Amino acid sequence: MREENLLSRRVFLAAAAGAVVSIGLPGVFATVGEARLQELAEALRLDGRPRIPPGQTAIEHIEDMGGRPGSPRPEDFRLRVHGEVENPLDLDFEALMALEQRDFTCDIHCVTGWTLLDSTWRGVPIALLLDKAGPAKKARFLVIEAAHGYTTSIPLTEAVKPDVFLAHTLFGSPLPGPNGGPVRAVVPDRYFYKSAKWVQGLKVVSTDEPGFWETRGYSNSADPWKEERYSRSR
Ligand SMILES: Nc1nc2c(c(=O)[nH]1)N[C@H]1C(S)=C(S)[C@@H](COP(=O)(O)O)O[C@H]1N2
Ligand SMILES: [Mo]
Repeated sequence: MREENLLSRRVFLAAAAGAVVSIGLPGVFATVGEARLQELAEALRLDGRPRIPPGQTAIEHIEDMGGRPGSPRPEDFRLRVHGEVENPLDLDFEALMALEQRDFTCDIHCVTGWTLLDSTWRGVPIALLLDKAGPAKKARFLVIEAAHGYTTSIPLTEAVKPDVFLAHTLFGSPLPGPNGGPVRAVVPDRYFYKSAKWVQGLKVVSTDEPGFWETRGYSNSADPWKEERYSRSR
């Protein structure tokens, strides 16, 4: 993908966004080479969907898309699993690290148009935390709570998928502060605004609470393969 194409796509996205507040400040991304991109464009996932969702361009490195940062220090980390659960949890960084750790390899898709393939992470499946907390029968959604009131929500059915996790390590190093360190959520099959950085809480609820971007014109379902970028009602 040549840069002109990438830029014209951005102009298109910006136009499509209309009055919506910008979700990030896209710079000029380092895109993967033309030959590799062609190869990737034809690649399919195990579930049969294309590796690169429609309207996305593969880039070389994760971008720092901003947001109001929380403390990057593990000593300051605190995670509450609460709401409609039988056993609320309150974990510090050490307690999180004492849980079963897993490695994840996934692709991430930012609504501004970039896709990072084969990112490698380490952390704890959200399913494991929810299993410990025991959601009530009527529980249906998970609100992921981050520093300074940033929130995002996903259906519980999505949250318990084995590839949805809290990450503290990216590409073998501690997750950098700008990318949400010490701990962020990663929800690979939704646009990246569902992957809250600087996570502080997992709140289980029976009625959905659309989050920061979801109440500012962005899609609540956020499925990259359906190009659910913006909400219809705006
Ligand atoms: N707490 C918090 N999490 C956040 C955001 C934010 O502003 N605050 N921005 C979201 C958006 S729009 C994107 S694209 C990704 C960007 O993550 P990155 O900066 O690691 O690329 O984080 C998401 N998580
Ligand atoms: Mo984003």
